[in-house]
Amino acid sequence: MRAFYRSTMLCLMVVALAGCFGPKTVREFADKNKLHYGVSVQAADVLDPAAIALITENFNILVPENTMKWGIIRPNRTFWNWSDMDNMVAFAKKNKMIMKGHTFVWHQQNAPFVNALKTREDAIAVLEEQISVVMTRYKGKIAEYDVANEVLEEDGSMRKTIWLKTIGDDYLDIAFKAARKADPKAKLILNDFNNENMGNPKADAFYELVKSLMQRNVPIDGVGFQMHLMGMYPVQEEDVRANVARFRELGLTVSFSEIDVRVKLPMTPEREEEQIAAYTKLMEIVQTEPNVDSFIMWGYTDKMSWIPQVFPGFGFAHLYDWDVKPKPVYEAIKKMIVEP
Ligand code: 9MR
Repeated sequence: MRAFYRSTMLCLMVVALAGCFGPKTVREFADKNKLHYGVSVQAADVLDPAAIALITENFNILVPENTMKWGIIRPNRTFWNWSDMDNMVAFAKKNKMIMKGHTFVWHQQNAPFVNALKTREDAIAVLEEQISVVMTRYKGKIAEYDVANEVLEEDGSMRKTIWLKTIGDDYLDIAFKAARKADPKAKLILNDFNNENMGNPKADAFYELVKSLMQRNVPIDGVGFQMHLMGMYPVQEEDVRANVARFRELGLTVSFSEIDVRVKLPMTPEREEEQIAAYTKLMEIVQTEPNVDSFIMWGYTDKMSWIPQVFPGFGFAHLYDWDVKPKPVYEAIKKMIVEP
């Protein structure tokens, strides 16, 4: 009887201690389960106490939604606007979060002087300088970068960007090599949208592009599937998994890098169910495919969403509502992280 009493007490103590020391927040559960669970944020988010609490209690990866883009960090050739980015990087460090950089090569949000580049030599010089200056400044602090973003058109051809026009076909080679040189430990990623379903022409072209880069020894470590989805179209699980598998065979990781699931308004219970199904399916894939290494959302609240501007009539895409209150989709994802 005494032994029974003693072992019962011991069990109760172990349970109580686990309660004290075990994970409590979603972020702590994500850490415990080695899930890289992240979000993109605005510069102001890391200055606002309510946003800071929300971010640190939930996520272990941080991405600047706009702060590192060329037009913001270097609006003209000789002026570097470091303060917001320095702040965000310091915030990530302080909170032991993985910091991801986004992005160098893109066709949007470039500074005017970039869009005015004319010659190959000048464009290479500016691009290499951008990559080297940013990555040297944040060496050891930013762990991974979308070196290039959205380089393909929907038909799978190379997008006609300022980089293609001025530098030519080897601009990705130049960008990734400059990135490896600037910070050899940083993980280098090629990111795009509508590239997740194997069999889709753009996704297949994306795969072929990555394969050709690797055949030419261009240093690339992973790819990003942005996953800006619509709730009305279910995730094509088999095609996504098949696509993930072929990148695994190349030795590359896949990040679900900009997740949001927009819904046609007005919101209905059925549409909300569809959205929850899409989010949870993505999480299920992240939790079961060994080379899918992160689940990163593009913003956390409908209040600050990029979607209504770009897709009028759609919205409700994020985990938190207009009042920054967690939605049922938040609870569904949380449950999968807490009880994987
Ligand atoms: O969310 C970003 C929004 O605030 C900007 O106005 C927009 C500018 O084009 O870029 C948005 O982020 C994009 C990201 O950088 C790349 N993939 C698509 C994202 C949504 O447009």
